[in-house]
Amino acid sequence: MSEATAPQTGQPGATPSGAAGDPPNDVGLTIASLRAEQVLDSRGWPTVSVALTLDDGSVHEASAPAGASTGAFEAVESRDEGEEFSGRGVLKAVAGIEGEIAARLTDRRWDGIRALDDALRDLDGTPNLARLGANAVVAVSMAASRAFAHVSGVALYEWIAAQTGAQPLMPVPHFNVLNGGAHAANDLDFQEFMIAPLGLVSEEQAVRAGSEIYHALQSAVRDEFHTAGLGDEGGFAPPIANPVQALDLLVAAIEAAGYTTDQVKIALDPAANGFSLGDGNYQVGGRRLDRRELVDYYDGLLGDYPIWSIEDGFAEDDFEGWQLMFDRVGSSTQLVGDDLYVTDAARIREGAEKHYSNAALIKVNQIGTVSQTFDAIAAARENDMACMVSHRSGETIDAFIADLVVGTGVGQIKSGAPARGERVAKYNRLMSIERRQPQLQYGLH
Ligand code: 2PG
Ligand code: MG
Repeated sequence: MSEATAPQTGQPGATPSGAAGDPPNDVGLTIASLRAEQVLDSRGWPTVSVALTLDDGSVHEASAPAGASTGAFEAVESRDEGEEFSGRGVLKAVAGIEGEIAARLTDRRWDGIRALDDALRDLDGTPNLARLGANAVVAVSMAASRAFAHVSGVALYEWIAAQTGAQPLMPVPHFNVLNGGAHAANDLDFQEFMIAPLGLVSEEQAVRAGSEIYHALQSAVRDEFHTAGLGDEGGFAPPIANPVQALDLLVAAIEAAGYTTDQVKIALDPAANGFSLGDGNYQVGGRRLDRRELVDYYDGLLGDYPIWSIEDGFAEDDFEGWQLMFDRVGSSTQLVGDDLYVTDAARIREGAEKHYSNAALIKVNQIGTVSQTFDAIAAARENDMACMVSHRSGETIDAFIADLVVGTGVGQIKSGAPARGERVAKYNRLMSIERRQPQLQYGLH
């Protein structure tokens, strides 16, 4: 059974193996077999699912998510490029897992996830996992993490906390309720309009607020646009083009649902690669803006709306744009690098040094392994940067990132709308952890 459908590997609510700050206490394991399958993700495209069996007979599953607005520096997926599924099949990745990867990993003792991840990376032999595929490697690394939690006798998030020396924390969910960009068929240039219940006190309350606001927004969108069609992340995708229209809809929905904009803030992921014209120029709402005008544009939105966080406001190669924005609003607004950093510790360190942003998005499949994801979070924290753990626009019901965000204690997650199975799997897992561990604090810190 996978964690997405079963309570947990290890005992639910088991005593944590160590308080925050204790050294990791890995217990070794031996993998008896590794199976993989081609399954479908939430967009209906193939993805990789793994079942790892230990010598004690326990089975640990995981599946790979997939992005649509991918950064140029991300680890690379393996796609078959054949006739089937418009070239998007993953049978080569599956064969690699059951062949080379299984031969390397099975029937020997592994003392920790890092050694296992390093072995996967060495076996691949490329800097961006292009040979075996990041989709193959990440699924194996996630399943192996669950196996380590199992042999340690703790829940996955507790194992992650022990690995990272973090204090577990219930995160502020960022619900993407209006979709544009690469995730929707409308003309909205900005990709994600999220609501973030920063001013509430528990995951349960935050999820309730997300659901109530989502449904208030649904009524407004239905009334005004006679559609409740959705984008890839479960948010509505009405035929609007101007970000201001989307923000007005959001503020009205927050208030219609009975919340204040002190309790529930807005976060944006414009995903500026998608509307970059190159050379620091952008196309927003039918207007051409240079990087300075785009900073002014964001600053204007920050003045007019309760926006607390902006992700990928500039293209992944427009370092000057990032610096201008950081200088202007970085002391009062969270600025998150996604395509800019691709969950890479070295890129995050560089961003901190050069003042590109004050936060990093964290996606396991962007870098390809769980231990390197821990490294990215450590690099951010060493530099006083915040982290937001993230899903991909193509997902499965695997809820690994819910445990990741609790166990690393970074305090923020985005997993799409509070609707659709692959999105709510994560929010439901968060509420389930909170119910079992009511002493865990909710919030950014
Ligand atoms: C993003 C992500 C997730 P994708 O840009 O932050 O929302 O999108 O998975 O398509 O890269
Ligand atoms: Mg993004």
